[in-house]
Amino acid sequence: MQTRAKSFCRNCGALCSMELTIEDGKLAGVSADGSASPYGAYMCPKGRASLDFHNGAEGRLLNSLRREASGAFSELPAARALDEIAARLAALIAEHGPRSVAFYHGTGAYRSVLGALLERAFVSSLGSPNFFSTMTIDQSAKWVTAGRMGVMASGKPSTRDIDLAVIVGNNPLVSHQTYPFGPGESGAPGKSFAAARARGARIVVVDPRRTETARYADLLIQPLPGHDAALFAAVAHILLRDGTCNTAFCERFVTQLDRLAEAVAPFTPELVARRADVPVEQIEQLARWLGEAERPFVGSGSGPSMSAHSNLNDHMIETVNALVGGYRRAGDLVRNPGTLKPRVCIETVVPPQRSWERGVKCRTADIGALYGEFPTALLPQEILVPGPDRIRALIVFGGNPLTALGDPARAVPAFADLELLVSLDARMNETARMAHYVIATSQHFERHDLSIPGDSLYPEAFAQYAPPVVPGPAGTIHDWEFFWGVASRLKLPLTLKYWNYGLSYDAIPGGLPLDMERAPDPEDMMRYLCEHGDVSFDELRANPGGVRPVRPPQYVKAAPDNGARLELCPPDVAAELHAVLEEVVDDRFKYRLACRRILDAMNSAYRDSPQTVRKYPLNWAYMNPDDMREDGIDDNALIEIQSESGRILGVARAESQLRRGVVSMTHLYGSLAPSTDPYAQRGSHTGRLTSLQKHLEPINFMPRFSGIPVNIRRAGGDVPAAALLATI
Ligand SMILES: Nc1nc2c(c(=O)[nH]1)N[C@H]1C(S)=C(S)[C@@H](COP(=O)(O)OP(=O)(O)OC[C@H]3O[C@@H](n4cnc5c(=O)[nH]c(N)nc54)[C@H](O)[C@@H]3O)O[C@H]1N2
Ligand SMILES: Nc1nc2c(c(=O)[nH]1)N[C@H]1C(S)=C(S)[C@@H](COP(=O)(O)OP(=O)(O)OC[C@H]3O[C@@H](n4cnc5c(=O)[nH]c(N)nc54)[C@H](O)[C@@H]3O)O[C@H]1N2
Ligand code: SF4
Ligand SMILES: [Mo]
Repeated sequence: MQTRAKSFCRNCGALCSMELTIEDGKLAGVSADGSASPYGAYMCPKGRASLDFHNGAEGRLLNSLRREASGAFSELPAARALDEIAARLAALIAEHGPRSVAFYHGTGAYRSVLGALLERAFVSSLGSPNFFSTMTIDQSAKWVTAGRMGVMASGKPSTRDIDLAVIVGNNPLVSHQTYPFGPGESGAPGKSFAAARARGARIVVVDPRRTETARYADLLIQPLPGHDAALFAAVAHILLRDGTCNTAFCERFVTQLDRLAEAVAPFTPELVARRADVPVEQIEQLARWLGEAERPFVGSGSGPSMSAHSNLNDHMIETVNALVGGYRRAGDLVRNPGTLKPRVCIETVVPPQRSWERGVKCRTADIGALYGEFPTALLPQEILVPGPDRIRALIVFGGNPLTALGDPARAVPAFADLELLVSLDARMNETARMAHYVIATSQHFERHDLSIPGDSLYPEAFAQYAPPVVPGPAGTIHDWEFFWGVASRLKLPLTLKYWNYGLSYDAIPGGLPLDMERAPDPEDMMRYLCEHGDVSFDELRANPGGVRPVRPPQYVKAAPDNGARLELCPPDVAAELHAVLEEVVDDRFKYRLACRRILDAMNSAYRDSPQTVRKYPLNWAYMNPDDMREDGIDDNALIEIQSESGRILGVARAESQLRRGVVSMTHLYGSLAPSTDPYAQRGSHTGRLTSLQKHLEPINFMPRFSGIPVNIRRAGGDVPAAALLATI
């Protein structure tokens, strides 16, 4: 028998609406559903791949596992695993206190709504400060900027309203990462850029690679990676030189303009053009367009955050956005004020908080929490360095930190030292292979979800509820059942709250206290989460394609001056700018390794889907053809990539979109251990070129995943033609 059901994808932030076909209780087909979605009908190949994964592709885990003394894994019922995990946790907490237990929230956890909220409830009830996530090995530079500069509460404008988009190290056509970090719309990103251009908006892309997104660019600047801070300091220099800042905005909302002018004075366009190796005219043109724009939006992706001077890169990009007033202004239409959690949008500055200077600190570094989290790069030393509050147990929820962290020579021994490592996942990834317990969890179309992660990010107000469409395999449990089940065994009370970034879970008043004796009904939890919304749970349930609430248009409200200003050039930023100026180029290395993403995989997930294996048998080392010719490297040649901290083998691929001097590879491929055969290992682990002890950023301890200085040479021998033919 065949039936159809509406749902939405949970692989990435776009949350594309879908229509699923179910045949005899199994997922059989999927198509994009544009019946209510603000993106229209859109989905990418990972939408289809998630169906195959549900149905068992990529070796989906069907049962929970326990690692035995021999090192082998044996299956066990989830309830039994939870009993044993709770018993081990209880013993650790009794002996060493709650701080001995840490949590790592991976990318798979962000869109598991009940799981993520009960995880927060669990951490709050336990009282451990040890919360880590991918954000501090990703774009927490944005949090650092917010903490040092302050935040414009009115937010950035919708791409539907802008006349200039500046997109720095961000490739939404592949990653679907856009608002609020950068311009664009996550679902159907190309359509949003095409529409902006059709309206007359200009688009500028700043990326060492002529990206898929650059197809929409009026200006493409291709700097060497790692120079965004200098580049945007030069843009600020020109705006101040020419008096083309948005004076009305600056007078009212920013401060430290004099200090900024002094700090960026040495960053002349000529100097920066030489350093970043771009034509000086392009820097001047970008600044001119910014000066002319009425409605600019300057934003960035992960590229600048992963490169050298990560926090400063972000700060300078945001500084330029502030100089030209790239925020919604009083009276502007707020196209999406939120649906499940509507918000009033006010034109005011939230002053810098510098949260890391206060409160509970890390054990091994004098640094406090950033948006409630400790830096993930410190996790190995927080485990290893002896002392009373050492981390002894780690619960990994939807993540693969052992590969994501980089520097496995440092990370693996730390994880091996844990007394309890639990992985909550449906894949047996590198981290799960080291875990004491792996809890096989249900997948996206088998559980209840709500579009909370997209609520304020959709281009228009919209909400969708996804009920389970097929049952999960008998041996799996839902993510939330893990946290509820362990808490109930530990006699920890849990309260469900509607949490979002910027809020402290503990400080949110009210909430729904959960019955800790009888498992809660997920529908009751969904209903509770809709209680303060513009649509009710019943309305969402009755409209499975999603609901666009009808209500009067909302506008940004003016507010009395609270005295707060965006601090464009605090002393630490000025000092960092000065250090960049003084920096000498590391000419021991000819190339810079840059990060990138591929459409078919989501970090380490879907890396092994049949389609990805076909298209990307491994993670190619893309190089500019002229560089390859100069260095005598042919297509498919085996190359050695050597950084200061490590060495990997790669397989070269010519890519003319890439500027010279850069090798571009995607991440989370290959084995953690050194390997001599990238084919056998399905690629190379670029994290082995990164150090967790050197070149960490101040404040968030962000490691360097892009702009890594490397040398490249032929490693003798091409990849056997047979191997290539077999895989392409
Ligand atoms: N298909 C797919 N989608 C994903 C993911 C995935 O793995 N696959 N991952 C998700 C995750 S976890 C994240 S964080 C987001 C990231 O979303 P994005 O930031 O859009 O990620 P990328 O596509 O890697 O784009 C980064 C760009 O930065 C450029 N770059 C590298 N170094 C520099 C530099 O120093 N300066 C400048 N200006 N540019 C530089 C690279 O060439 C690349 O084009 O994507 C999410 N979406
Ligand atoms: N060298 C290098 N290192 C990097 C990066 C880089 O560009 N270069 N990028 C960094 C970035 S931006 C990030 S975000 C991190 C990624 O770091 P991680 O999040 O640690 O890694 P992922 O591979 O995304 O792991 C996601 C896991 O979640 C699982 N999963 C998916 N959906 C669900 C679900 O609903 N429930 C549960 N329980 N599990 C689920 C998947 O099976 C997968 O195993 O890596 C960082 N590390
Ligand atoms: S863009 Fe692809 S992965 Fe992201 S939600 Fe849509 S279908 Fe899923
Ligand atoms: Mo990420």
